[in-house]
Amino acid sequence: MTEVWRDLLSSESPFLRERREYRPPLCPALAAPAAALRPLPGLRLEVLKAAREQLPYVSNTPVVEILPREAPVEAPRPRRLGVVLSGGPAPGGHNVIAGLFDAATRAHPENRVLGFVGGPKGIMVGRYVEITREMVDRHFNTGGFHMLGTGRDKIDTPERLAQCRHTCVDLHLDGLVVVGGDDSNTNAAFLAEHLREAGVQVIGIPKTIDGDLKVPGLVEVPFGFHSACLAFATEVGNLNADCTSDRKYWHFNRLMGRSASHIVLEVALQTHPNVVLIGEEIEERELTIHNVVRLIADVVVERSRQGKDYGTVLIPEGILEFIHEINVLIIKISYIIATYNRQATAEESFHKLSFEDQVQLIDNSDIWRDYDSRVFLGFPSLLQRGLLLPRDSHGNFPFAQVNTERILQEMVATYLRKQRAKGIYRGTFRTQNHYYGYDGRGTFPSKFDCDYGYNLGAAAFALLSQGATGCMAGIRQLHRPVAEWQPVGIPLAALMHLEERAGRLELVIAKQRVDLESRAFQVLAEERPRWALKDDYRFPGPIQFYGAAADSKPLTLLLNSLEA
Ligand code: FBP
Repeated sequence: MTEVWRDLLSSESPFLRERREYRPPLCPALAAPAAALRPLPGLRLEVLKAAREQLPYVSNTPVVEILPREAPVEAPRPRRLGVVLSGGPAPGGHNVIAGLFDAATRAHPENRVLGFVGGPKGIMVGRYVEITREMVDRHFNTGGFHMLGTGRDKIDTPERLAQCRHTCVDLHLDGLVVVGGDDSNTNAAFLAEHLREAGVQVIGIPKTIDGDLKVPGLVEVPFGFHSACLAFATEVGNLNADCTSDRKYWHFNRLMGRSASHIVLEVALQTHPNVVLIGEEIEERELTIHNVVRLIADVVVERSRQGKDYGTVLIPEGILEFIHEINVLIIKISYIIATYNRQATAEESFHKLSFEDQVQLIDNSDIWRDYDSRVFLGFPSLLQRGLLLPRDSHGNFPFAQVNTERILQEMVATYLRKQRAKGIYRGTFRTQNHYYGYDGRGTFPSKFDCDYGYNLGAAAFALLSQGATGCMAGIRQLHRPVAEWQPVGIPLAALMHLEERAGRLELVIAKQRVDLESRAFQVLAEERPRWALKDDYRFPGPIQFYGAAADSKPLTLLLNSLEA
């Protein structure tokens, strides 16, 4: 009897078991017995002066394509490689490790791969495990980053760089693969520069569900984006089905993606909600928060006239940064907090102060104007408190912790009350708030992300085996079948720009925002007015591994790759 229920409740679900059996194909350049690197003809990326100064060696790296070779030029020697998962989890990360491990062990049976535990901190303190075949098989095609864990530590001081160097030298590493987003790949660039003399090569891998780590023409989308979007689209599709059934709720959905609205754009194309807010467009049109409230409320009023007191709204989690009046406050408050904390003890730090004392401290700052106070005090208290939350170790504002969907929903409700008093609105505004983010980061990878992650891992090995360092692995032609994918190495230094972080200008990899000229956005702009009023909901369904939907790819990727 016990055995029966144990079997029923086994963490080895049938779905998981079946998934593990899948072995992603490699593109021809990576399936070949050996690789060669060649500068990509006609492509030279500009490197900023500050990057040339701070990263003199890795600034000279060209964009390279990885080509197949029948056999290695010289007999391969055994290598010791490290790998670290860094930043927020993204589905497909385990397959990057699998791709690296398989490529390494295929090239030489004595090659070893060491996985640093808990993110970049693992490198600093030398916490690692040796990756084994059994570990790889157990995590193949699964979501999350739990194989090694992850973290957001910044490797930004001479001491931290020295700690990493000490660990890598101590472990006799020849190479290190950093799987991460813009900040983690910034770490990778500085590590590459710093570890060069120690003979340790460093390769980055483009990961982030946010979709904002891209290099036009070279990396159209990072891995993890597709799976997370499909997970969110499944939820939004379900809500569309629910709201059109009981016809009584407006669903306010905040979707992850702190610095760009790629996720909202993709999920909107997948599900056709009634209101879609794109941060980049709001910024371009210089909308205030009250304008944004009006955008939503106008659709609510119009639908209500048609007897539809229900609908779905998609809000990018980073929307506040795109609203000029709020972004100014975010930047100023980040600066004031960082300056204050640099002088304060841990016990006196900004976030140990009461809300009233925090506001007072901000008010006393030289950079804070009366106008800033008026704007700040005019916001709902939920938003005021949100703006004061602690920034992360990279100086990023914690958008994930601010209930923007509730703030907007409450402001819309207030506005509608006034419209009702004027007799303009007669409907019923009942709401439900949702936040989708962490669930998508932990979802199973789509087949696309399984294949993509696996090929990226193999590309990292090809780059390392050919002596490359300070570059990020990428795959071109992702919209085509795997057999036509083209792996490349992209110099990290060329992706950098200067950005204000924690009150200072820092050299970091630039996040790529939604291009309002892109075909994907143009399609959205054309379709959105129809989605606002008609119930033209689309139900993409859950991530599939077999059957008709298994070979899906991001719609933004497919639309943007269409010939003009
Ligand atoms: P990465 O840039 O590391 O991929 O993470 C991005 C993200 O998923 C954002 O969308 C979100 O705002 C943030 O992580 C949440 O961070 P945390 O895990 O620190 O709560």
